[in-house]
Amino acid sequence: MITIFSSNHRLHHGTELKDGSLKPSFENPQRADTVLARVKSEGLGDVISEQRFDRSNYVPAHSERYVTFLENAWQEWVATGKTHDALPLVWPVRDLAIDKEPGFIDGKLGFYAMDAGAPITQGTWEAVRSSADVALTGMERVIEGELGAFALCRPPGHHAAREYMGGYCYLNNAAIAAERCLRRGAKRVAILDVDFHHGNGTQNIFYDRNDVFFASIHGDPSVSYPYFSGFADEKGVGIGEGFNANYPLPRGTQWDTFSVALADSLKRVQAHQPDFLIISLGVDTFEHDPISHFRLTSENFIQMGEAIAEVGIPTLFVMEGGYMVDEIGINAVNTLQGYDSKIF
Ligand code: 5XA
Ligand code: ZN
Repeated sequence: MITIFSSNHRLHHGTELKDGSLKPSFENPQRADTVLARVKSEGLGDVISEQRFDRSNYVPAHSERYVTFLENAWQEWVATGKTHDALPLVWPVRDLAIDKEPGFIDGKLGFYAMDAGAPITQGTWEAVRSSADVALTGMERVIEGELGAFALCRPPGHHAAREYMGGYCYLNNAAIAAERCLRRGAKRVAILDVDFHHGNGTQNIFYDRNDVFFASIHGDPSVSYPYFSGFADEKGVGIGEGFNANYPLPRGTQWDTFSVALADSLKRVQAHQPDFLIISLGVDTFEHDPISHFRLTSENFIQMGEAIAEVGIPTLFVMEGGYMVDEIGINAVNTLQGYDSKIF
C-alpha cells in the first residue's frame, strides 16, 4: 500500500492544557516519524510526498472565515506581543453570542475552539495545510484506482468541525478527502472512525447530509473525551437522519466487544453503497495508550484491517490519534497489512 507523508508535520509542536497545567502536547512529531519508520522497515509500499492543493479544497468541509482564521491566527497573536503558543481562554457557551466572530485574537481563539488542546504555533498553519494535502493526495490516488492508500496525516483532524478546532485537530483531513471525492464525481462516501475518541468534528460536518455516512466506535462520552458528543442517539438530522451512527463502548473494552461494533458499523457502511470508504485510523484504542482506555492488542489491529478489507470498497486510511508508545507504528501498520492481506 502506498503511504503519503509530509515532513512539514514537524513544524507543529505545541503545548496543551492538561490536568490544570500547561504541558508538552501528547500529540508530538515523534508519533508520525515512528509510524513512518515502521512503514519503511516493514516495506509496506512506496512513500510519496504530498501534492500542494489550493485552499479552496479545505473550505467545503469548513468555512471561508474559519480557514482564514487558521491562516492568520499566529500573525494576529504575535502582533499582540506574544511569542508563546496561542491557546483560547474564553468560549461562547450556551447563552453567549455564538455566531459573532470577535475582532480580537483572544476572542477569535475561543470562538473557533472547543478546548485548550489545539495550540497555534509559528509552524502550525503550514503543518495543518500539509496534513490536509496528505489526505487529498491519498484520496486522489484512490479515486484514480488504488484499492488502498495510507495518508499519514499529522496533525490529526477528526475533532475539527466546520468552524472549530480542538483535541489536537485543526482541519478535518478525512472530511476534506470525502468532499474531494464528491466533487470528483462520487455519489456516496462512508467514513468510519475507529479512534478511541468520538469523531465529533466529522459528525458535525456531515450531520445533515445523506451523501456521507459517518460511523464512529469510541469510548463512552459520558466518561471520555470529548464528553459532549458521541452518544448512540445521535443519528443525524433532516435528510441526514439515519446517516450517522455512534458506538460508545465502556472503558476497558477489548476486541470481543470492539469487533461486534466494528462488524455492525461495516454492515451499515456496505448498506450505504459508497464509492469510497475513508477510515479515520486512530490507534489510541491500544491497551497501553497513555491517554485512552480500551484494551486492543497489536494482533487486534491486523484483524481490524482484515475486517475492513472484507467490505471490498476502495479505502483511504487517514491517521488520527495514538500516542507515544513504541507500538504506535506497529499498530498502524498492522491495520494496513491486515487490509492488504485480504484485498491484494
Ligand atoms: O482522537 N483524539 C485524540 O486522541 C485527542 C484527545 C484529546 C484529549 N485531550
Ligand atoms: Zn483519539
